[in-house]
Amino acid sequence: MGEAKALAKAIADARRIVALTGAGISTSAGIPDFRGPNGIYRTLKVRDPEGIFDIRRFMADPSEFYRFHRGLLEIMEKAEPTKAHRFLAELEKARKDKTVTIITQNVDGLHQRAGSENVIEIHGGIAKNFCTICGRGFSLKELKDLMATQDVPRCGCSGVIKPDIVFFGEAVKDLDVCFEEASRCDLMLVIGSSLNVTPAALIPSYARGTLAVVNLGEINRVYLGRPIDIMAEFPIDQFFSQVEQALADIYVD
Ligand code: CNA
Repeated sequence: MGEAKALAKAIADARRIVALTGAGISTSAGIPDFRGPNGIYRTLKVRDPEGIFDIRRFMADPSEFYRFHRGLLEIMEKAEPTKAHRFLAELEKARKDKTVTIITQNVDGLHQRAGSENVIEIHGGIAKNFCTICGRGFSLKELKDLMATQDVPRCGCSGVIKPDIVFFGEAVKDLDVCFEEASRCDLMLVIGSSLNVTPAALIPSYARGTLAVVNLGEINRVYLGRPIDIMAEFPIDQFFSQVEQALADIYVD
C-alpha cells in the first residue's frame, strides 16, 4: 500500500498531528454507525431516529431517548478500542517529539480507553451526565444505577439527568480550540468520517499542512475547500497495521 508508506512518512515528518475521528473508527469494535444498513437507528428499531437527539424533544419528553440510550450504552460498554484507537494512543505516548491531538465526533470514549490523553470530544461523550436543573454531575455508573430503577433518571432535585452528548440544537464543544489546533498542525488525519456533519466537517479546511483521509465509502468534499494529499480508501484497522509497519521501518533506519 503506497498510501500507508506515504502516511508513515508524513507522520514521521510532522511535529503537530491532529486526528479528526468519526463513527468509522469504532465500527470494528462492534459499534455501528447511526444511519448505515446495520446502523444503530435500525438495529434498535427506533421510530423517527433523527428526533431522538433533538434537544427540544428531549426536554419535552425524555422517555423515548432513554429507551434508546439503554441499548446504546449496552453496545458501547461492550466495545473495546480498535487497532486504530491503539495506534493513535501509542503515537501520543511513544513520540515525545510530536504533539498528537485527537478531535473525535464519537461519544463512545474509546480513545481514552485506548490510552489517549489529548482528546477533544466535540460532540461530548457518554461518560459524563448532568442534571438539567441544578447542574449536578453524575458518572456513568451513577446514571446506570438510577436507570436500573427509573425509566427516566432524575436528580435528587427532581431534574431530569442528561448525558453530556451534544444533541441537535445544542452547540458543539471547543470549536474554537479545534479550529486553532487544525490551523497549527502540519498533519491533519481524518479517520472514519463521511464529513457530512457540520461544524465538525469544517475542521480539516483549517489545516495548512498535509491532509490525509482514511475512509472507505463516499466522503463529502464540499466543506474541505482544499485538496486531499493522501486518500486511503481501505478498512481502517488493516490500513493502520500497514502504517505501523511502515513507521517501524522508518524509525529503524
Ligand atoms: P458517518 O457519517 O457514519 O461516517 C462514517 C464513515 O466511516 C462512513 O463513510 C463509513 O463508510 C466509514 N467506515 C465505517 N467503518 C469503516 C471501516 N472499518 N473502515 C473504513 N471506513 C469505515 O459518521 P461521522 O462520524 O462522520 O458523523 C456522524 C455522527 C455520528 C457523528 O456525530 C458521530 O458522533 C455519530 N456517531 C458516533 C458513534 C460512536 O460514538 N462510536 C457511533 C455512531 C454515530
